[in-house]
Amino acid sequence: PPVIHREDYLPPAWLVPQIALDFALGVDETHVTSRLSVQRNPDGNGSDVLRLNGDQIAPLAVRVDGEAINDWRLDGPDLLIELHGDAHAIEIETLIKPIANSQLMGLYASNGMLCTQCEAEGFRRITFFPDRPDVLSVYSVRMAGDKAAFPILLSNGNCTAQGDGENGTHWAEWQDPWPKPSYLFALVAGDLVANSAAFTTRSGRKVALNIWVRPGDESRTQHALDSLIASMKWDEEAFGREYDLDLFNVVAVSDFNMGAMENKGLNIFNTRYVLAEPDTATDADYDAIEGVIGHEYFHNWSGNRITCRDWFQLSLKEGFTVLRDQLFSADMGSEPVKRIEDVRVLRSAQFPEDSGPLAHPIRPDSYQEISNFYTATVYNKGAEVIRMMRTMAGPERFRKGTDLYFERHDGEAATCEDFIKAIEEGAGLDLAQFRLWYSQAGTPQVQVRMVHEDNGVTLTASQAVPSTPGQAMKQPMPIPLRIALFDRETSSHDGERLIVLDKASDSFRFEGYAKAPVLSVNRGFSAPIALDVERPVDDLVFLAANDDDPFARYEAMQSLVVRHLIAAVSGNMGAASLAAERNAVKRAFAAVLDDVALDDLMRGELLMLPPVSYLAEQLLVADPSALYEAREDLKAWLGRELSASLRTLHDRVSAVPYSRDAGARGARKCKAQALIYIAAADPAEGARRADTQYWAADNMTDRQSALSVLCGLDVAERQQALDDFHKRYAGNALVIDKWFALQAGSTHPLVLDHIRDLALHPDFTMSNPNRVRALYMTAALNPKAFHDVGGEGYRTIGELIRRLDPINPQTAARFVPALGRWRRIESERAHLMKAELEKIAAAPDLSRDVREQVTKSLG
Ligand code: DPP
Ligand code: ZN
Repeated sequence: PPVIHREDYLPPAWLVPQIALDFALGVDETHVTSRLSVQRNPDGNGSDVLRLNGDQIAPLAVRVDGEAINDWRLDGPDLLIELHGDAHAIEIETLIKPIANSQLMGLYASNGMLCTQCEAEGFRRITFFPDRPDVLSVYSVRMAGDKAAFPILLSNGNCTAQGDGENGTHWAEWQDPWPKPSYLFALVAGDLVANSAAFTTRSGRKVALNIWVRPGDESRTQHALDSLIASMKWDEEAFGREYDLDLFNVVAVSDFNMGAMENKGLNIFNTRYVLAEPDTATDADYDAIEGVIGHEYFHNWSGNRITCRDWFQLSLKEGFTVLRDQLFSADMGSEPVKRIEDVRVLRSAQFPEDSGPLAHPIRPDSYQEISNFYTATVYNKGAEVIRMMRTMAGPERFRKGTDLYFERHDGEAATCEDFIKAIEEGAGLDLAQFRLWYSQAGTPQVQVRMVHEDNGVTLTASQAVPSTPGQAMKQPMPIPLRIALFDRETSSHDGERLIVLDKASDSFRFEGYAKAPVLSVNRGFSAPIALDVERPVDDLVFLAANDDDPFARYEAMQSLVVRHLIAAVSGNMGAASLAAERNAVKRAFAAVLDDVALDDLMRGELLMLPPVSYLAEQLLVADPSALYEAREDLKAWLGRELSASLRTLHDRVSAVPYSRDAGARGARKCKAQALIYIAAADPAEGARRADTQYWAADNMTDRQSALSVLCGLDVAERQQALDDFHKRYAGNALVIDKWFALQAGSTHPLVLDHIRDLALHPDFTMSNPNRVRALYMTAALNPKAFHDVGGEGYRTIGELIRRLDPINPQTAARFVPALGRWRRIESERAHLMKAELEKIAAAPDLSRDVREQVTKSLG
């Protein structure tokens, strides 16, 4: 497959200022007539050839300026038409089969309803079009179909007319006044009901809001609707962005590759980011819904009003919009807890990407299949990079930068460079060297050392950006580090400072410290780096108990655990030192359990052990089972040593009644954590408490956390609870997904047998991405299952990729990176992982998606 390079960008030869689409809808067959008004682009290369992209479609008829022509050509999947004037009217008819569209790209059927997904290159599966984000058109859409099958007909913008046709059909016309690229086109037709509200923007525009779901799901839409209203208000206040249409529709669809899609005025969502009520959704589900509703809404400005010139600029809209949704969620809930969660995602999902064979800069230089670049790097590291700009400028100056960006590029297809320039000018920052964050892949490794002498301290800091595929040599990047120097006696510091390390190594001097202070560094995770600070265990215990930056406090706890577990598996520390370190971990945990000033949401967060994936990142070559066992051992040991406090905690929080308040949510988080340690230390006691909690639960958070613990235990209560859960929620697909995931993610000794049986369960299907992810992505992320010594976990995922690829290549390709980690895994397992990749590579007719990921993973 051809490699597409960022440097090869050329403006389109032809523009399409307007498009009119006519759909004769049917689940089996939909007939599409597309009328384009095309104009020669004055900035184009002057070619007479109009290239219209296609993918698995054929033209039934092609007309130019009203006349049928037959001298069109196909170039692979694309349709080429030669044109000699400067402006023409093109009309093309296609016939598509939604029911047969298992890729879920383009127009497809889901539970009898029709819906679309066009980002990145799905529109070309509907009709022939210059399917690239720098071609912006005004869309008018007409659709007609059976009224009983499709009582609701939706597209972008506003509904301008509707009426009844013959033979039980009806039709609707929609117009979107805002020019947009084809990836933002959407259409929905189906039997839907709405939860509606009105929102008045700050300049007085009245907007009708609808959350559309299948009949029966209405009772689970209020949180999504509330989150939408909160997002609209927040974007006005935080970024000065106002909504620009009279209507905003959100539709929930159960078969969806991504989380959601920001189509102009008609967001289409995976049901899991819409539907919630206490009995079926956990606190984490509620938070995810708020975050994703916000994310897609915020795209209306960062993505839709200003879109991307080409797909290499994806982080322009995604990195920025992730930052916006992070700031929104922080404002809606607990800022420190949100920061910790975001860093946990970055370190467990993005750091491994950055250190593996698929590493790429947030603005990639080349791709074969763009779907493979919707990554944690483009999204989450992209957000971190913009967050660093905000940290260096301060929130107020940063806002001046984003104001300038929105004003200057409104209506354009922009580049990352445009964004950087606007922030530079608006916020008054020099980002010349900072641009390296856009072009260099790899997580910078930063070393910090502190020396106390002559009434002052000297910090020496150095950085190294590791080599990544295609980028052997790296340059030093500006790394903003928020630091504080604590007085050991008073447990306070003299103010936070921001230092920027922009050389390979540098030193920073601070005067006026008679005694050696305790260093707190990279507070708030001010830079997305891996940090190596040599400091005594006592300093970490001090920071874990006293740091006034909640993230730094969490980080001190994590560092204590990480260094202990790494020492435990590497066997290079004597037994006495190891025991001393373990005791330090215990002291820190005890302080967290006993600290009455701490809120429970934060307490729950501080009690979480780092995931195995993050531990493995610390080692050049890891034995995941050894890390897993060491982590389990520590969990059980802490459970035993702190048994009294953990039981007291579990009793206390179990008495807190259900509500969505922060206090009650914190209680549920602590309940889950306490139970994990209690069960690890004393399975019988854990089973007893989990069983009680399961059957008494009046909400999904408690029910799920109890069942999760039971799932890991070889006890009689386990199967009873699982059977009850399945029966209780029969027919609720999202909850049945949890039932699959709880078993696939468990620490049970027979977890691999359970996974094999679940794949044969009548509720399992390869055609629903949520179900596939619930079983197999959970398995791939479960070190106990995936890294099983015999290689059964690798074979399970390898086979899944081969079976899923012909059905849904985009989702299949998402499983490749797990196997692609082989170089960082001990040799016996590495061999087995590599063998699976080779088996996939040898499969005939591999999709471009999977082929690219597998080839790079082996290369
Ligand atoms: N669904 C993706 C997102 O919103 C595509 N834009 O991030
Ligand atoms: Zn997005």
